[in-house]
Amino acid sequence: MIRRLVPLAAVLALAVPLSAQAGTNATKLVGTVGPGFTITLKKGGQKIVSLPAGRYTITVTDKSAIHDFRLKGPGMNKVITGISFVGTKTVTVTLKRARYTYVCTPHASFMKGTVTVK
Ligand SMILES: [Cu+2]
Repeated sequence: MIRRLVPLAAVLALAVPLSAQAGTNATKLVGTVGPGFTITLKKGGQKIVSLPAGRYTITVTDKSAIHDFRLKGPGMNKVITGISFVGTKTVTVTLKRARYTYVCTPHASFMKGTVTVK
């Protein structure tokens, strides 16, 4: 009996730090807007269509002073880079199961994309 309990205790000791780390790690996403009339949101270089629910770090590079990068969803309406801002900003967000839209506010009719969070 004792010989079986020792390995179990070792597994539990390993499991605690691993789960704590998973809770703080956010998946990296990359957004761009401009310099033309384009807006993108990618993960590993691929356009995002859907994502699992969870925590994400979104780094947005805004290459134009006429566009912004806004993320909208349930309980969220976040301007990550403002219209006049040019440069890079990073935010960490929690995405729930829902549809999210990333959009340039002044050109919302055509500069937009949708992500389904499952
Ligand atoms: Cu725009």
